[in-house]
Amino acid sequence: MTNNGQSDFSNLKNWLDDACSRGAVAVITGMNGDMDTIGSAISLAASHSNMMACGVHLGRVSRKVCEKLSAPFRKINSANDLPSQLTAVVIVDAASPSQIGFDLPANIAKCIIDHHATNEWEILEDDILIQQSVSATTEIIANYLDLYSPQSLTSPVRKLLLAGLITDSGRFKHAKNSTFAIANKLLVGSDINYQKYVEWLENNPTNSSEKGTLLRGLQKSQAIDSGEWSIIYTNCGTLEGRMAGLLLGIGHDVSLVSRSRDGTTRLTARATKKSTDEGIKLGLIMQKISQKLGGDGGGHDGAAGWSGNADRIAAESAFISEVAIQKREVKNND
Ligand SMILES: [Mn+2]
Repeated sequence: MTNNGQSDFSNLKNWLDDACSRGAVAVITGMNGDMDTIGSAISLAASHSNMMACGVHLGRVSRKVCEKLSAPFRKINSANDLPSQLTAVVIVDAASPSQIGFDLPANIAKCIIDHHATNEWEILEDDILIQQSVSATTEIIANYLDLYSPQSLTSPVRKLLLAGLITDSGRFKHAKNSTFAIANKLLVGSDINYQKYVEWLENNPTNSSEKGTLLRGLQKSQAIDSGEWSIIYTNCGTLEGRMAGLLLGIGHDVSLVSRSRDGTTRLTARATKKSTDEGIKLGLIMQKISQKLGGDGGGHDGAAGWSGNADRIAAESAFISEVAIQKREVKNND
């Protein structure tokens, strides 16, 4: 892979052209249905009429954006709901087969497009992997469309891509220079008013039961020093990502929110930029937990998750002890 990913993209272009010339191609989203995976799938699918964005779930921001833009997305429950005459699948922003929420049909050619640090897909002969360490999968898709299908960059597609970039980069907090370059390309020549768009995108009011859930989560939260790091943690029945973000605002290095329901435990963690700069890699920690306790874990340095059927306390303890063994690499401020 070259640094700018251009040779990646010409391989991707050939692979997609070939697959689309033979029949339908499903562009499959991660089961969390976040704005990055949904925005990536619908935007890529806009580049060919034989591609269709499909997935098991739309997250709340994605649902809002898709409704507003009337963006085409097929909600599916299993492989039976995929388009007929399927020749290939593209999977966007999902780091392992368990993250799409259903079993893929056997022997189908696949293209994996992802930006996660960890990746557990098995790449076979007819498959292709486009993995770039950028802020968002929408960044990869936007660059690809800009090069090979600029006519697909309609106003709704630009908005979908921008929404993915904004949300996955924490409104550009974790952005790289390349993120700004492509965000600028999406904005220039479009009718998007950036300030208004961000305001609308981020205005996601909580209802009174959600406010209650978040408050109880805050009341139950506890802080602990784990090795050289401070962790704040709690459990919460829903909105774990939001809870983890709120907790991080208190000032600890890492926040952890757990949830147990119907025998499944989920961990959601966030780390500050300073902590990731100094050595915290939450995605790897979650992957190690899945090696210890089973289940499925991974993600980014600063935002990651695990789910499995271990007991909640055991999962929290595993996380806390993994953080403890990470040394802090203090860097000079620049
Ligand atoms: Mn992503």
